[in-house]
This record gives sequence, C-alpha cells and structure tokens, in this order.
Amino acid sequence: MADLSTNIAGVPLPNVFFNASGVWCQHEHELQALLESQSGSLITKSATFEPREGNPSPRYLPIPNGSINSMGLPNEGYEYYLNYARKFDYSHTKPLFISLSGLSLADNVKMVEAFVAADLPCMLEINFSCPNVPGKPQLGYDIEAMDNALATLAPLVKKPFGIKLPPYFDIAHFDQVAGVCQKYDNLAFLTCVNSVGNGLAIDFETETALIKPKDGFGGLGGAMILNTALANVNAFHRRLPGKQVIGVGGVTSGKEAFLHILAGASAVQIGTQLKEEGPALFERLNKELSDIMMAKGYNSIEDFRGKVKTL
Ligand code: RRO
Repeated sequence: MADLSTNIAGVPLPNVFFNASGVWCQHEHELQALLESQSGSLITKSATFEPREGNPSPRYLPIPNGSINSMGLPNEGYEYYLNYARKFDYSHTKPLFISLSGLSLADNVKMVEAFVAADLPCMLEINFSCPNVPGKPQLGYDIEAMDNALATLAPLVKKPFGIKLPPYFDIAHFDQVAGVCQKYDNLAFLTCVNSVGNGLAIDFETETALIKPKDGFGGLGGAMILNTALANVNAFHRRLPGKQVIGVGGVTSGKEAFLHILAGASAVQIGTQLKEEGPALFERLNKELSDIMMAKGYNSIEDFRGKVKTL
C-alpha cells in the first residue's frame, strides 16, 4: 500500500477519505459504522440549534450520473452531536469533525459557544451552503454576510476550524470569497463543494418532479459535479496557500480522489457514492487510490498534491 495519510490543521488522518456531512452521520449507529469502516475520519450531520425532521419525502434520489436531494437539514439538534463528541474516544486513530449549520448567526454563535465551553479535541466545519431550507438563501452566496459571520465566529472558535462552501462559477466570486477567507487566520480549511444547488430532476414517463420538497428543486451531487468540484478545489488551493482544501464532489473511485488531490485537496469527502454503496466503500477507495499512486510512482499524498499541470 502507498501512504495515504494526511493531516487537517495539523491533526493526522490515517487516510484522506471520509464522509461528506449529511451522509451516514445523522445517528450514532451510522457514525459507529463509519468508525468501524476504513475511512480516515468522520463528520456528523450538520446540526441546528433545535432538532429538525427536515423536508417531506421523497427527498433524496439517485439519478443518472449522481443524485438530487432536498433533505432540509434533518438532524437531532446540536446537543445530540455535542454529547456524541463528549463520549467520543479520542485515542482512536480517526479525528472527529462536527458540522454546524445554524439557521441564523445567533444560533451558530450559541452552538459554537457550547462546543468551545466543552473544550473537546473535535474540529468544527461550519456549513455556509445548505441549499434546501425553504426561505433561507445560502450564506455562501452572500459574501458580505459570510464575512460578517466569520468576523463573529472565528474569534469565538479560537482554534483552527473550517467552512463548507457552495460551488462558485465565476472567477470574480473565487477572488472575492478567497479575499474574505484570507482575513481569518484560524480559518484553516475550506470544504469544497456542497451540492450544486437547485437542480430539477423530472421523470420522463410521469412528467413529474422526482423529489417532493420545493416543487422538485434540490442539490445535485455525484459524478455530474466532479468538474465543478475540481475547479473549486483548485481555485481556492491556488488563492489560499496558507489554508487547506477538503475536496468533495463526484468521487466514485480512487481515480476521482486522485484528481481532487492533484487539484490541491488535502482530504477527500464522499457523499452520493457513500450513500449508494455504504461504508464498505472506504476499503475499495483506499485500494484504488493506493494502486494508482504505486502505478505512477507516488509514495505519499504530498508527492502530487496540488501539482496539476496546465497547458
Ligand atoms: O440537509 C440538506 O438538505 C442538505 C444540506 Br444541510 C447541505 O449542506 N447540503 C445538501 O445537499 N443537503
């Protein structure tokens, strides 16, 4: 096996792979399955201040080349994940990431304060990009509001932390978001990308939207978003040399993970493919990435990370 180990904000991971928040991580039994898998880490479902049931079903479906979802932030409420983080065995080789997605800045402040007070060695990934709560635009597409949120949250968190960003599609937006991120020293990593928001999947025979919430509009994930994800990983990797990028989007095999790392990713999260294949996926991905690295003569992730060539 090649060495697939990495680190995020100085915290070691035995390999680069873990779940994308939202997949296999709402309940303790799912988190336990991730712990028992060959993932390199695990992250919890984005938490809100209060528990939420989320949107009506059907709210996730695999579609050709990917998936569509409008889950609507179903989660057990932040105290559930705080309790899980308190009980977590930190002597385990895998670090624990906690995703927070307050419905307001005030909620994010209260949740961050609770985690800071608990003083646990888990890492926070604050979700600025949930596309599926009716009436709540994504913070990641309001750059001023994101700057304002970071100005409040970064000093509160104190420790290194990360944010989950939506995909951007314009060079000016890459520049503006990188400019905001650059202002916050303890913003250590950017997780790129959340689902491509507000796609619409329609059944040809029944002429009906495939998912129920929001008239069928939902976030797109899986193979169809690989190139958008790679561009976002690379755009922020190039602009923010002092920060790390966690790549997510379109990884179905070791090959796409290799491409994410070439683009600059320091770790790789899996959403749609984990949902479809289950946690046994991680064993396959480790083997496939290792085989690619050995065939190409790379011994470690740092041998090729960020080294994509351009013409
Ligand atoms: O729960 C969701 O609907 C959801 C969230 Br919070 C998110 O960040 N990304 C996504 O595709 N779905």
